[in-house]
Amino acid sequence: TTASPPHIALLPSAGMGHLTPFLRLASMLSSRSCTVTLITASPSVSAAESSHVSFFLSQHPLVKHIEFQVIPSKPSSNPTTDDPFFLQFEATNRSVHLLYPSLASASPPLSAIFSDFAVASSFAPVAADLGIPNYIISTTSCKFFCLMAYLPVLLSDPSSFSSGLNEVNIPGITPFPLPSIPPEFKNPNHLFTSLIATSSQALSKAKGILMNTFDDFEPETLAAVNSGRVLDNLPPILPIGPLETFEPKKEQDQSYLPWLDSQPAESVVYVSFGSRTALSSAQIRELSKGLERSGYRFLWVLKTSKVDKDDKEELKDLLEESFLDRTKNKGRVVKGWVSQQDILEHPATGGFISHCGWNSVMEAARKGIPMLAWPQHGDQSVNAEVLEKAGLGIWERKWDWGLEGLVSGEEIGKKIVELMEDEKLRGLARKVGENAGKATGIGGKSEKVLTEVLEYLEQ
Ligand code: BUP
Repeated sequence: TTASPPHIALLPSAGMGHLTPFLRLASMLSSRSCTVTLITASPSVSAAESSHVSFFLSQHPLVKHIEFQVIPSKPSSNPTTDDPFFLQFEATNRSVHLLYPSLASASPPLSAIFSDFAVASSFAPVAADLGIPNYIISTTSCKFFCLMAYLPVLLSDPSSFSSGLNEVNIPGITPFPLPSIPPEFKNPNHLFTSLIATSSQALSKAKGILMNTFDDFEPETLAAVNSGRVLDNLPPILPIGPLETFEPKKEQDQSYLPWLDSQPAESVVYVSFGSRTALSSAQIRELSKGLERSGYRFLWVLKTSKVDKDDKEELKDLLEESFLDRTKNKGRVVKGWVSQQDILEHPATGGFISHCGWNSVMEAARKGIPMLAWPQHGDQSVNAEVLEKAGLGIWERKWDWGLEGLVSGEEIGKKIVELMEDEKLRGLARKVGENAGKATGIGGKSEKVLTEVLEYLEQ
């Protein structure tokens, strides 16, 4: 009999930064004739997540969907954090066992489960009971993945994060400057820390770790981790990025798209800090001054709360009317969701000021758009270092590491000019884009890795 394509169930965890790569991979698998079941936790944290899942399903009628109710966490049970995304990670882990009956009765039978790093520990036993392989999907850089994988070892030695040392060392890879370590990691009792450490301990049970990165972007880290120098019990790390986007081009109904159409090539700075980062109102004002001082055209996506449902402030409350007035021909400030994909693909976009969420980094890499890294928290400082080293952008460390307090409009303006005028950087970034294209093209390194996994899973 001829082998038939595998049936793969995918379980993302909370936040657009996690959902997006899963939907992209689900789309790629579906277009390679796999049967795909998308599992989502309900209720979702942000409105963006539920609307993207509905949109994805409407575009992919063959994809099956399992929605499962998570057992909510008691508000008082996690005194270390009130972050709704972290609480949802925890609730999802506690609820995953509820999925067992529907996964066991899947038709055709499941060939594998691809689940998020954040639910690795609770999914490992489910996959084992079903007798199928579990692949973990890591939604961050390989460098930050190494930090998470090694976290249990670091936590077992109280001096790992001592401020006397200015860096954290992990065997085989370049050291992490202490300020790039998320502060939560220094507290073993923090919910985020304990979730990650628990997930890391389960990694060795996975068949492989699929990663949205590519060999040319993080060559040394990938080589180190895959040769067992970081930890000797990790499964293969499988770089399959940058993931292809499935989102079809948006209708020109958003006013910023026709506006972009009328701007010269590579003339516009795109500014976004991702779906869950809000700058302080003082920093927002300085950024507005910086954009204006730079003299460059800009498209700025402004967020004022961690969860989109809470974002109620209006532009006129955040920015001076005179600024909006003076810059009305030079720039656009947008509230709400934009199609970042369309913006980065647009020929008028010439630079990207970003918080360095990993999806944003990979999207800029695909297009070879130079970045000004301005990380805010989590994995973002480590990601900033990675993209700088790969030649995709520049990073002013002292902004990020709070040495400056508020970053002034004057400094921001100067950096924007540097971003937009550095021809060497533009050339290097373009090269990153070419390498990304090679990796995902037919016979490219990332494409081959994914093909091999799917061949292995054929039934
Ligand atoms: Br905001 C925003 N439009 O308006 P990251 C984001 N995106 O398309 P994050 C839009 O959401 P984590 C918007 O292209 C990317 O694919 C963007 O993921 C898209 O950052 C995704 O860049 C955002 O990883 O997540 O949201 O901060 O904290 O998990 O990294």
